[in-house]
Amino acid sequence: MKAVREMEENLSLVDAVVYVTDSRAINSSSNPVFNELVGNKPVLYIFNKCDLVDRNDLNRWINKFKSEGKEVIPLVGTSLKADVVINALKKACLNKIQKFENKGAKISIRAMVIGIPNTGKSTIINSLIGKGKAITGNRPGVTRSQVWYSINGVDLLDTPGTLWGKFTDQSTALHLAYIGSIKDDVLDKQELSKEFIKEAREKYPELIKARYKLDDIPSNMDEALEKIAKSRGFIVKGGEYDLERTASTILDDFRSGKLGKMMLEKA
Ligand SMILES: Nc1nc2c(ncn2[C@@H]2O[C@H](COP(=O)(O)OP(=O)(O)OP(=O)(O)O)[C@@H](O)[C@H]2O)c(=O)[nH]1
Ligand SMILES: [Mg+2]
Repeated sequence: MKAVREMEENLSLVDAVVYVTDSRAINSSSNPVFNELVGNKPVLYIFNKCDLVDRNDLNRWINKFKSEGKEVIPLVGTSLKADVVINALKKACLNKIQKFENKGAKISIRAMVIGIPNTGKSTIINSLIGKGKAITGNRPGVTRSQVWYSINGVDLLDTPGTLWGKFTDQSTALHLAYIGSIKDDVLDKQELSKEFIKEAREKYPELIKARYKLDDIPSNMDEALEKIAKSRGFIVKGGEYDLERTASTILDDFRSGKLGKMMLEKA
C-alpha cells in the first residue's frame, strides 16, 4: 500500500510519532500495522474527540495506557492547548534536544502524525499551528499526501489516514464504519444503521430513546428503524418510510455527537 510505504520511508526521518486514535473506539482505531512500523521511536498517543465520550470511561483507558508505560493525552482536536502536545513531544525527545544544546546548537524535532482515516490528525495540526492550513472533513481520505508543518521548534508531518487490509472481527469493521473511518459508499447504510442501533440499544438505550422520542426500542431492527423514521417524520410519497434518510440521520447523529457521549469500546 502506497500510504504505508511512504510512512515507512519517512519514519527514518522523524524523532517521534504522534498516534491519533478516536476515543469512541480506541481498540479499533489502533492499526496493528502501525505498532510494527513504529518500532522503537517514542510514541505520543492521542485519544482524540474526547468530547464525544464520558470522561470516567476515558480515564480507564488513560490509566490502562499509562500502566503500560505509554505516553497518552486526551484531546479535543478542534480546540486544544498547543503547548500540551508540543511539550509532551519535546519531553519525549529530550535526549536529542539536550545532545544538540550541549554542542551549542538548536534543533527542531520532527514528528510524524499517524492514525486511521478521520481520527482528526489534520484538525489537530491546524489547532497547533493556529490556522486552518491543512484540509479537514468528517469523512475518511481527506488528506491525500504527506505535508510538513512547523510550530515552535517542532516539525510535524501530516499523513493520509491508513487502514490495514483485514479486520480481525466484524465488530472492529462495524465500529470503524460508525466512526466514519470507512468510506460510506462501500457500505449499506441501512444495514449499518441497524447494526448500530442494535449495539446502542444494549449499551446506551436511554440516549437512543431520548434522541428519537421512543418509549422503547424494538428488538427487531427493521421495526426499530421504522419507528425512528416515523418519529422523525421521514416519510416519502405514498406514505412509505424513508429508511435511507433515517439510516443516514442515525449515523450522522452518532458521528457528530448529537446522540450524546457514547464509547463503543470500554477499557
Ligand atoms: N467532536 C470532535 N470532532 C473532531 C475532533 N477532532 C477532529 N474532529 C472532526 O473530525 C473530522 C475529521 O478530521 P480530520 O482532521 O480531517 O481527520 P484526519 O485524521 O486528518 O482524516 P484523514 O485525512 O481522512 O485521514 C472533522 O470533521 C473534524 O472537525 C474532536 O476532538 N472532537
Ligand atoms: Mg487529514
